[in-house]
Parts: sequence; structure tokens; C-alpha cells
Amino acid sequence: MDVDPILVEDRAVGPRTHYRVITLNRPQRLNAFIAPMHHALRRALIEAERDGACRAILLTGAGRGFCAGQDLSERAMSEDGPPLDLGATLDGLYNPLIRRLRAMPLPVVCAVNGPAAGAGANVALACDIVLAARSATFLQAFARIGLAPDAGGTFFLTRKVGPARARGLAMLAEPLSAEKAEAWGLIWKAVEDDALMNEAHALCARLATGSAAALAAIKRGVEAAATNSLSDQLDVERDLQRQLGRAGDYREGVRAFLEKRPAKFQGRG
Ligand code: T3D
Repeated sequence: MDVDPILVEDRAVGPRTHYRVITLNRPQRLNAFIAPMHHALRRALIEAERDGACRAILLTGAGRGFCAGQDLSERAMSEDGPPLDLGATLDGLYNPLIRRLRAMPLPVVCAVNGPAAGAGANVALACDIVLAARSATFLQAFARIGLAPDAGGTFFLTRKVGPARARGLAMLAEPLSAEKAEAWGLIWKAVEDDALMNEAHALCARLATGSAAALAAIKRGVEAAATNSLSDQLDVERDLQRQLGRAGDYREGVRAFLEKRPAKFQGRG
């Protein structure tokens, strides 16, 4: 019997407000990617974005791993067979996934519950807030099989931990502990294993009731900062702030502050 390669569940946090939990679900292969898993994940992300009541996403893995990257059993080649075009799978599957995670207006929290290897590590790094269980590891496994990091690996590593550590992680392909990943600024936080999911859910519930407009703008601003000059980025901030200043959440946020009460934000409109 075929098992769903991902599981999708909505968690309500208020009237017409929820966040979506997406669980990679091939635990016997440490949730390694196969094409149907890519397609199902793509659908779930598109549907979450279209669902105006969905205000955040929690991405995690079933079983003891987060994701071991590409399922290598799909990549077995005979010695004299034709070479594979890996550029085509990156173009068709991994790159659209990374672009979508970075561009979608919803905050994406990743709960790394175990090994995150190859493209699996880089999918985690593409998320907005990454929590990892203390026992989880991040492994740029690529060089072990004669590849270089993909799915944004060279970009995220270089920008998050700097070129010296990026080269070491990619060339030596040694697992990095969750604690070190936090200390190096690769992820938001390492948490005790048994606290991971509670903490991830609490974070999503908090994001889901925050100002959707502000969170989307923060995401756009931080994304743009990766490549902008300071001068260009000041313009981006001006434009985003101008837009936010005209929106209801700002009005409500200021009023709530002055009235010493929690703000009630509007949602995604
Ligand atoms: O191909 C393209 O389209 C281009 C894109 C490439 C993107 C990539 O991600 S390339 C990199 C692919 N990933 C890897 O090279 C990582 C391979 N996995 C590992 O190195 C290790 O499994 C881990 C370090 C992640 C975890 O080690 P450990 O000891 O905790 O677990 P394990 O025993 O190795 O794995 C458990 C099972 O999952 C095992 O199956 P078995 O023996 O119990 O039947 C193992 O074979 C399977 N598994 C783990 N990773 C993969 C996998 N099966 C297929 N593909 C995998 N990537």
C-alpha cells in the first residue's frame, strides 16, 4: 500500500486562523526526497499560500530524521549507462521548492527533529526560523558522493556562517551538531529533543496571530538585504514601511500599545 509522502494538518489558533503542519513522511528512508514527495510538498505549500486563514507553516520530518536529501536509490547507475542530468532535477524540483519557501509571504518554521543531510539540510536552511533538536545534525553530504551543495547550500552557508566555515562544512562533509549550528548562526535555536515539537508549535501559534503584513514584509526585506547595497536596502525599507504604515495592523498596533492591551491584527485580508 502506498503511504502519503507528506502529511498535512491544520492547527487552529483562533476563528478563521490556523497554521499548517507539513510532515515529510518517508521515515524508513529518513524522509529522503522522491519526485512524488516534491509534488505533494509543492501542492501543500501552494494551498497554504492560497488559504487566507493559514498564517504560518511548520515543516518537520516523521520518525528519527528530518530529511536525508535526494533518495539515492533513485540514482543508481550502471557503469556504462548514460549519465544523469542532475541539473534537470534541480531546475524542475529542488530550485522551485527553495524559491517558493523564500518568496512565500507566510513564515515557515522548520523543526529539525534528526539528521538533515544533503538537500534536506538546505531545505531546512531555506526556512525562516529553524529550531533543531539537540541530537539533530546538519550534514552537507554532497562531497561524499562526488557532488557540490545544491538547493541553496552554497548561498545559505556562505551568508550565514561565512566562506571559511562554508568551505569546511561543504568540503569535509562532516555532521554539524545542532548546538554548533546555533552558535554559528546557521539556525535560530537548538532545543532539548523532547521539547522540540512543543516549542515549534508555540512559535507557529505566536506567528499565526501576529501581523501577517509585518511578517511578510520582514521576510521580503531580509531576502532583499542578501544582495542589496545599504543604499538600495534603505529604499526597500522605505517602500515596505510606507505600505505597512497605510495598513490596518499598524493603526491597531499603535492603538493597542497606547491602550496597554494586546493588539488584534487583521489577518491576511
Ligand atoms: O539527485 C539529484 O536530483 C540532485 C540533487 C541532489 C540533492 C542531494 O540531496 S544529494 C545528497 C543525498 N543525500 C545523502 O548523500 C545523505 C545520505 N544519507 C546519509 O549519509 C545518512 O543516512 C545520514 C548521515 C543522513 C544518517 O545516517 P544514519 O546512520 O543515522 O542512518 P542510515 O542508517 O544511514 O539511514 C537509515 C536508512 O535510511 C538506511 O536504510 P536501511 O539501511 O535502514 O534500509 C539508509 O540507506 C536510508 N537512507 C538515508 N539516506 C538516504 C537513504 N536512502 C536513500 N537515499 C538517501 N539519501
